[in-house]
Amino acid sequence: MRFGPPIGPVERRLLERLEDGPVHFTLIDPEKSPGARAADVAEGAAAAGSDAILLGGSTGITRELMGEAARAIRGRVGIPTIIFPEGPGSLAPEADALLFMSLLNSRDLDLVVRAHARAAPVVRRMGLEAIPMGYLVIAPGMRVGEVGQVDPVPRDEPATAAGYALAAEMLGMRLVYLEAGSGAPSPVPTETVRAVREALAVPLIVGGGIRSGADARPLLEAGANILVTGTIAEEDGLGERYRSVVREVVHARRR
Ligand code: 1GP
Repeated sequence: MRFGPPIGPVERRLLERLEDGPVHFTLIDPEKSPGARAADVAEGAAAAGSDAILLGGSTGITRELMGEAARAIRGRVGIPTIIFPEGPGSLAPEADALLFMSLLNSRDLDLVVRAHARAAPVVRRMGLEAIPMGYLVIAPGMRVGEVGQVDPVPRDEPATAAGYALAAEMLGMRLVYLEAGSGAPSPVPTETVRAVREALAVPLIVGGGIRSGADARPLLEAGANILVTGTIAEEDGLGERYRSVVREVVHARRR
């Protein structure tokens, strides 16, 4: 019998893409942008150069909302649609993949591993590609910090973040996500990104509070491999601020 990590097509494609440099993910909330509206945003995101759609981001996303948005997006754009779940109730087989994530610094064991034990058989039945990911909240953490009962990593403790991230990698997680919280006044500090990048072998995702190309550039220079933008995609209808972030990512790929 042969064993090995069951890497699926979405993760494989992402890893191939990362060989050329950083990539960009657009976060769409299927509650704020349901069905066809999510597909409109996704179409604009793909045209702007974003590499994948993350679906998720608020509380109360049902399987129906998730499924409708994923189906609408898949019918219209070629980039993958990946669920960024708030819990087992928001899973839907219409998506291409799922970030199967442990909220590493939560005090709530459900969010670290117990909900996963309930969700895993459902994920398997749905045939969803699960990409194992360590999700680490850095201060201020915003709403996910509160809802997730998180002890956020202080902004002046890059070594603490690097410890968590390396532990995630050693536990077999194949992505690490540093999250400042959606709408955070400023993104994850560059020193934290740099320390985590230096510690890790797996790709590093950074999100929360990225509002412009000027925000994006130092994060990319510090070694972020994937940048996520949500708020400015929703607020501006993929306007100039959003485009400037995607441009920085594309530009970094050419460097
Ligand atoms: C939230 O990191 C993402 O989970 C995106 O944050 O909404 O601030 O872009 P923003």
